[in-house]
This record gives sequence, structure tokens and C-alpha cells, in this order.
Amino acid sequence: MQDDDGPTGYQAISAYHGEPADCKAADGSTIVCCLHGMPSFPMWHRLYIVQFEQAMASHGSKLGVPYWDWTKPMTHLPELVQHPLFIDPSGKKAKKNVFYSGEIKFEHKVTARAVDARLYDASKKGHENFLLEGVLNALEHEDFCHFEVQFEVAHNPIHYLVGGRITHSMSSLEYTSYDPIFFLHHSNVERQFALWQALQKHRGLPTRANCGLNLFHEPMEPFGRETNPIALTKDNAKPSSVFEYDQLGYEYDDLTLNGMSIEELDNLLKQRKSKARAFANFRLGGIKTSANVRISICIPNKDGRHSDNCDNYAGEFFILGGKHEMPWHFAYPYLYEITDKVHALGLSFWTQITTSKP
Ligand code: CUO
Repeated sequence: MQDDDGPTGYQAISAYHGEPADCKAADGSTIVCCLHGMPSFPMWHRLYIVQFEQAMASHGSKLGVPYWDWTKPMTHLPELVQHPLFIDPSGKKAKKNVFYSGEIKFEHKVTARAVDARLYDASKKGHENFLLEGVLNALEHEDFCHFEVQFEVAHNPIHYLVGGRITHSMSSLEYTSYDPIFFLHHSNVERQFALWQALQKHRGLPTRANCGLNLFHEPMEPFGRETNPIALTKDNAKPSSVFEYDQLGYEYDDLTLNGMSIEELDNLLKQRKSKARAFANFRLGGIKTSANVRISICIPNKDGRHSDNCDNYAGEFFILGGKHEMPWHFAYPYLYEITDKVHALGLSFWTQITTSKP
């Protein structure tokens, strides 16, 4: 597939998500086609994994796209993507590992990674693993639109922390899909969406969206175009067509999170929700770049209006963006949990606190 420069080759499939930009914004500007910062994010990326899997199948693969469950403890990237060469067991010869990097042929570049230690440190912190916490805070939402915002932001750190500050890497919206680890990451993100849908069924609640409905009956680009060689994604290009993924011809071997079954997860989420909690609340919009947002809690002075005490780190989250991104602005708030920090600072939940971005 990497050697094929045709419509089901690696270059063409990677370009569906990123550069060369091939879609138009409402104002006529040219943008990349992937949808971020809006309720169709889960459906666009679901279809994209199907596109990749079908393209692999057209080259003779009988495998599904492997998923990387990054909520589990880890000390390195998945073995599959780690090494530039592997030993072919049949011929005992060293062969190029196609999951190690991807060419970006139109720019004569190759993807690279600069893994940030925070990726591995996260899983050393037990229940404070922010990667797992982010997903739990998404799964607890019982309506699609609030879930979607949390879910999307929870997936951003993997991009940011794997790619680092390298342009042709996972951390750039325009080039992320050229690194093969992207597909392992998004296969898992897709599995998390399926998990939320399974949880919703278990809760007796809808698995479809309750917002953004105007978006859902228009084919997503570029899947809906005549030039798409994969009939399955071309015929199901509308977001409304991809909620039931079994109709797209795949299933998961495992719908657990960090070893927890749907029932166990449901119980854990109920427990978490039964306690008093504090959240920092953000209305996020695109800034045409990726970003690492650090949160500090400011404790107000006696006047209740000013603060000389803002040096209280409360956490961080990540944005994935790029200069050719679609203009976006979440219609629902992003909620970052700061309950433990509020307790640690000895504040009551009734203290008026503010957050600042230093
Ligand atoms: Cu489009 Cu992770 O969302 O790349």
C-alpha cells in the first residue's frame, strides 16, 4: 500500500485527512477535509478508519486496523511501530517496518516522532492517569453532544505528545495521518466511540446524536465524492449513516476500557458522579495550531474580584490544529475536572475560583 501511488495507496488515503488541502470552508478558503471541533468528528474519523481498512483489503490484507489502547500502562510506543526494521520469520531477513514512519511524497519528507515523557509518566500515576481520566470524563456523559467534546479533547494528547514539535508528525493536523501510528491511535479512538455507544445501550439511552443534526444529512468530504474508489464509504458518507458500525462490516474483539467491562464501567461512572466535583469550564475554538493549555487556579483576594495567588497548577489539556484546519468552535463546553486540586488547596466547593492560562 505504501508503494502504491494510486487512489487506494497510502499517499491518497493520508491526503483524505491532511495536506494537500482539498476542501473548501464556507468563506471559500482551502482547508484540509478532516472534521474537528464539531459533532461530526466521531463519524468522520469512524469512516476514515473504514477507508484505511478497505484500502488495506484492496491490497490483499485480511486484517483489521490494529488499535493501541493508550489508557493502559506503557513504557514505550507499541512494538508494531517502534523499530525501523523487523526480521521476516520466513526468510530471516531484515525488512523495512512500514509502521515505523510514512513518506509524504509531495513534500519529499518522512514522518518523525518526538515522544514527550508525559505520555509514559501518565500511566505511572494510577487513578491520576490523565489519559484514562479524559476518556472516563467523556464516557460519563449521557448525551452525544457533551460526550463528543470531551471525547475529542481526550484524544488530542496522543497527537501532541507523540509528535512533539516536529512539523511532519502526529502533532500537526495537516501531516498527522502520514505517520502510520495515527491509524493505531484512531482505531482505538473509534473503539472508544463504540464503547460509549455500548454504554448508552446498557443505560437504555440513545446512541445517536441530539445536536448538530443539520450536519448529519450532508455527505462528508471527500468520502462522498465520485473519485472515492471505496464503495462502502462512498455509499455511507453521511454522518447519519455511520452510527451503527456493524452495518459497515466490522466488530471489536474487546469493548473494555483498561480491563473494565461495560457493566463495571457503568458502575464506576455512577460512583464518580455521585460525589461533589469541580470542573474548569472552557469554550474552545480553533486557533490554527496545536497547543498545550496549562490551567492554574486563582484564589481570589478578600475583595472577591482580584487575585494575587494564581500560582496553583491544576492540570493541562491539548488542542490539535493547523493553519489549514476548518474554522471551528465547540457549541458545548469542555469540562476539565479539578476536584482533587480544589481539595488539595483546601478550598470549599463554594469558594469562587477562576482559572487562568499563564
Ligand atoms: Cu483528525 Cu486525531 O483527529 O486526527
